[in-house]
Amino acid sequence: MPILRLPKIPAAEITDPAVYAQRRRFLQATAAGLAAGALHLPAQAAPAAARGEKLPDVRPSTWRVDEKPTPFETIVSYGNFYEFGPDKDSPAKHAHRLQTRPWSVFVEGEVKKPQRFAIEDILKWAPLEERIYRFRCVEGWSMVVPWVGFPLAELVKRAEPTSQAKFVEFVSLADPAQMPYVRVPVLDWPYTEGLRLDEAMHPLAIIAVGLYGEVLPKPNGAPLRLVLPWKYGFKSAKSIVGVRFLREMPRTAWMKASPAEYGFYSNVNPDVPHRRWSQSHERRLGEFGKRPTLPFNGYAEHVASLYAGMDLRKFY
Ligand SMILES: Nc1nc2c(c(=O)[nH]1)N[C@H]1C(S)=C(S)[C@@H](COP(=O)(O)O)O[C@H]1N2
Ligand SMILES: [Mo]
Repeated sequence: MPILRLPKIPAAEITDPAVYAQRRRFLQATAAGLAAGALHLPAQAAPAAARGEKLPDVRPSTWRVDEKPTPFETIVSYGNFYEFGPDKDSPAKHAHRLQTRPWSVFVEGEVKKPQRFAIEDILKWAPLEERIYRFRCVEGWSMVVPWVGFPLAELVKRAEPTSQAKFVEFVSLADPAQMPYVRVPVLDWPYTEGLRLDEAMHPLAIIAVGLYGEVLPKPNGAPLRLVLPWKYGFKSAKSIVGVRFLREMPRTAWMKASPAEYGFYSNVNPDVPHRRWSQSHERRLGEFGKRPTLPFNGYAEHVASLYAGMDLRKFY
């Protein structure tokens, strides 16, 4: 049972700013009390927002929405990466501490043999593609991101799951030496997420290793993270170190933190409100006003069949 609970809250643009500021002060005070010194990070300009190394041989793909991509600087400087802190600018301020080499990803559970893949090999598995996807956070903000990556199905294939595997669990790095907030029980660390195996095999699901043609910036989950454009942003686990194939549905980090608010599926759905706010509209980062949120974030024609016959109010 976490001492400090931080269920996802809508960001300042949705919450009354006074409530938000008060909540922040509470969190910071509590966090400082718990972590005693570990959180006194130098307040630096965002070094992690610097432009990165160009990725070679990135192919365009036909998966591209016809909407203006959100600027690089916005994508890098506004987001969630709770391992680095509770604020939208925490990742950009602090993720430069993340060491992305050496890096490897273990696979275990219902697989032919447990093994470990080095990032250098993972990057050679498949041609890198640019996928311009909509991305919608459960808090009500959204963006359009030119990700670089490859199908998640490539990873599943290499892991060689057994016929017993029905679910996949993804595990993010949780290293207190690099990630100061994993000392604070905001979530039950490590951050984990899960998918049904057929969702993981869907061609829209990717492992992202870059954006805007460059190596993935640390605030966005370098060196590799999930991207599932039809699901709320929190399904897209960052800085993945492990993948487990399971017979049973795993409980995810957000389900453990607040089960009434975060279900296993987390498909973008304007008709199912979050317990504390509506999901009918969203604000595109950098724009004023709101736009309607689309079922499955606009990807219904591609993914709705995965959920045929399911009551999406029950399986939220
Ligand atoms: N490990 C980890 N992964 C994470 C998160 C996190 O806090 N830790 N936040 C999630 C949430 S809530 C969102 S909206 C997206 C944000 O991704 P972005 O910063 O690239 O926009 O990352 C998701 N993946
Ligand atoms: Mo999110």
